[in-house]
Amino acid sequence: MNNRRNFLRTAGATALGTAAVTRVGAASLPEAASQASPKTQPPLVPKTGRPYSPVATLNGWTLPWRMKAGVKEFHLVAEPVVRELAPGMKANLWGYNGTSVGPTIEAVEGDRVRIFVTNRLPEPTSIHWHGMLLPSGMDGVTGLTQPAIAPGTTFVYEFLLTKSGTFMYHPHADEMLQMAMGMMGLFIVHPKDPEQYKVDRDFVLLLSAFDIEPGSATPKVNTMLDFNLWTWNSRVFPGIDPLVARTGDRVRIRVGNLTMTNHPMHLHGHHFEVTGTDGGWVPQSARWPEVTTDVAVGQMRAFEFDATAGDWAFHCHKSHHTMNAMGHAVPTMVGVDARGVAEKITKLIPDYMHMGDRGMHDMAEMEMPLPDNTLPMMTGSGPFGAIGMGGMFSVLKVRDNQKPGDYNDPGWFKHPPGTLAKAYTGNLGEPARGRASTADERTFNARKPTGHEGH
Ligand SMILES: [Cu+2]
Repeated sequence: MNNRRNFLRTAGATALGTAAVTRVGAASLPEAASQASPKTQPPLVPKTGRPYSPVATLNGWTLPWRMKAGVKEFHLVAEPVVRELAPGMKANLWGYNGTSVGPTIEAVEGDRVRIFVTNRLPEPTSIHWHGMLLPSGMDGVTGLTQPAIAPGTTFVYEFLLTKSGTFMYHPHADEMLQMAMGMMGLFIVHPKDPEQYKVDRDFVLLLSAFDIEPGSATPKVNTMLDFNLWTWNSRVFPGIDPLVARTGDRVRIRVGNLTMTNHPMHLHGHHFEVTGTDGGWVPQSARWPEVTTDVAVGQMRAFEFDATAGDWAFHCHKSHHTMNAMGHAVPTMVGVDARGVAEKITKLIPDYMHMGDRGMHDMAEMEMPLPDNTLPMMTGSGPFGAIGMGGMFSVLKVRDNQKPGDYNDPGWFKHPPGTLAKAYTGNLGEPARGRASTADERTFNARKPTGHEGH
């Protein structure tokens, strides 16, 4: 709502100091509002143009627009930004209109959109409208379909939205660096008939990843696979807001993936259906129930379910993606009695921290000195203690009394009597046990190696 007001206040009152803009008329550029805080902004209810049910961008916002002679006009500004990944850590990224990820663009099937793109980066850029059906010359591929947008200049894209669905935008110029720096956003095209595919809550998030050394703030842009911060809308848990719904709500979650690897998105407590893919909506007859859906690189997935009361974990199922920054070159210490060793090492390396011989849960509860500007590897706390998660993790909070349209965090779930796991102190019989190995395996293990096996 705030964004909308800011937009209305500043629209038309802006002069941009670039030469290329004058051709399209500087006074006609809708001014770029920015996100007020890294909290999830309330859905931007359309006041002009065709009606639709807006999405909620987790820890993000929707780009305001204005109608001009029947065309929906947007203004994206590519620029360096500072993004708080979670309280305690800020990153120097590149993004759009003050944020990475950039604001969500929302429009309606049948809309004609005109999108001004101003480049305030130190190098050329472009925007590719990922998944969109449009004229080849609007596809945004530097060198192939357009010259690069030079620093300090503005380009204009204009096309008709022929299909509803979940799409993305990102640069197609120095892509490796610009996407590693956080340049990306979601582009939601709503159906022309607002009743079609209508849901009660429609959350959107974009998967990105960064490699930022603890204590520094700028991503290492040449990293191929070993990222240490796995983000939703450029936030990591516990900096990711909960997804809030009312019991019985039809909830849609849309996920786009612009990282360098796939992410199996897993939701507890519900069976969902994938209702949308890269190319649009999945027909009813082709949907099947899931609890995890893999989102490959460059893909978008929308899935829907009927919300059940509770606090439900929602996360990427690659367990290293629910962790924050940490070196992975740490030996596994489970089961190692290292007390003597630790003493000896401490004499050589005074800062040596011994960890992990009883598992790594201790890490989640430990408070240890960290360099400035980094986050604990496993963190976040719930009503029962440490959650021990970071990265791509949040909580779906479903409540009977959550008001329609209210996205405020309702606090922790109050479990009905008899529905909560608890400590048990009664008598237990002997538990069933599997045998350690078969007779054949014991014989195999007792053999003397010949020196050639395994080659
Ligand atoms: Cu993942």
